[in-house]
Amino acid sequence: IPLMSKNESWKFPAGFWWGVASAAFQVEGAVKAEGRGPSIWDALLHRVEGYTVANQTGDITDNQYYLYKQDIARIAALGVKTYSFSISWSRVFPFGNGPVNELALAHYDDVINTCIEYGVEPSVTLYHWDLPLNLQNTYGGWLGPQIVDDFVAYAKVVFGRYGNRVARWFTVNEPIVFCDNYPLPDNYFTNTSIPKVQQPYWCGHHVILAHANAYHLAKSMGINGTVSFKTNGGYKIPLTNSSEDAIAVQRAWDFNEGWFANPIFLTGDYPQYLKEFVSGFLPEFTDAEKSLINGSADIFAHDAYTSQFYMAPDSGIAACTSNTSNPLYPSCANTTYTYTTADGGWNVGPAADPLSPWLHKATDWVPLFLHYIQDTWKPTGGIAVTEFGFAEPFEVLKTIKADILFDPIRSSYYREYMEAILIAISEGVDVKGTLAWSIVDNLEWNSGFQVKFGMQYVNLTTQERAYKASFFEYVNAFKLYGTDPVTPHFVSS
Ligand code: GBH
Repeated sequence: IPLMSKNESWKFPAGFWWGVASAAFQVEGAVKAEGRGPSIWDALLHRVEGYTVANQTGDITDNQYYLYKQDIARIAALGVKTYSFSISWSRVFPFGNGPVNELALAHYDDVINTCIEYGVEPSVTLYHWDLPLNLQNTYGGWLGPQIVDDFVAYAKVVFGRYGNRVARWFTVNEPIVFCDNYPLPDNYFTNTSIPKVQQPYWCGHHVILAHANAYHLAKSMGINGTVSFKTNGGYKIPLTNSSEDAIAVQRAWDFNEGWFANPIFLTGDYPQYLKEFVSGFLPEFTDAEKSLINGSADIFAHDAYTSQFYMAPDSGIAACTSNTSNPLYPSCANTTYTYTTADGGWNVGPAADPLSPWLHKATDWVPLFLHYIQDTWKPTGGIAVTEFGFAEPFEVLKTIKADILFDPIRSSYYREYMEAILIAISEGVDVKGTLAWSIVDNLEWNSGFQVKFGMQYVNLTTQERAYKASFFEYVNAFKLYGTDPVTPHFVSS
């Protein structure tokens, strides 16, 4: 594998933060420990046959609920600056609202203090998809307006307890995924009368309101650390230079990033095209809500893994009035554009049923992507790439018989991606930080444990961790180009 090349005009500015990320449900396990209440993902994986590839569950995963000290020590030993993890809402509030579980608060106290002791800044996400099951069952979860108050009450407890020790906060992770891409099975969770095609927009509406209210609460409580919102999506490339494809690309931005980023960064309101196309049932913000929402993020935090080529749909744009044919995407989005990944000449990630191979090593588009975000949403506090990663394709793992430590394509993904960020920075894009996904191999939602996004391999029988080559590739970028030194921390026990 070629090493990262030295280029004199590249530099990460002082204060650039970099680290690794995870999410509670994907790594913690211990789902019944110390008063944790069930989340919708416990229910999905236990009760819906085939929801993960081999009916795997989140019961144990990486057991990080118990092994966090080792996990923090292992990243500190490589000089990683920040660990970004999520708090499990149903640990803190086993019913989602109501009584607070002191054991859970004490647990995250210790996780945060351990990070600090090891010289690793804690970064915390409040919601990474693991909704307390009770809220789903009583009022339809994100479809019910009461979610806004319940989320803010949860945020208040967490901010109050840890607000003096967390370097950066993320309220909600990738709402498109839980509002649209991964909808709950039909008729499985009840208590909503909202028609399916409308559900993504009500979910998104409540997400934006919950976020904006939590943002202002954090500011009024005077907590330390930035507060942001995590959007996600790939770079959108027109398939041809036709005007139809240019329009398709614009619609794709509006329907994905713009759905959340326009309200939060531009106008307090949805993109104009969304308002026109989702006509009749796009929820509306009041003027007071618009001013609350506009400007409610300190950083543009975006998860960007890959890219796609967009084109106008063959059949023309269909009216968005009823449910669309693809059950995976109930929203109106795929009636207004379509996309392919076939033309990039990219390495493809692992294909694991039931997921299509969505992941491509499309790092060549990253500088343009970062320019696009800066030019379009003009975030005053800069941009952070809060998740990026690649799972080594199964064929490669088979050939080299080392599913684990030697991950050549993933290594080149990280090297090229970091080079692309350095190029963007040298061209004037204000990139503040990066979080590699993920600290360890973990439960990849409905792909289970087959798809491995970890910087470290995990033996799921012994729970032993091992650094992969790609982890060193990532750290090396900061050794070569960092203004701040990479400082490993060791703590004697
Ligand atoms: C992130 O989402 C998640 O935040 C994280 O929890 C996850 O482990 C990580 O990515 C790796 O996947 O089946 O073709 O319709 C990234 C965005 C959105 C990518 C849903 C996969 C399904 C694509 N993801 N998408 S497809």
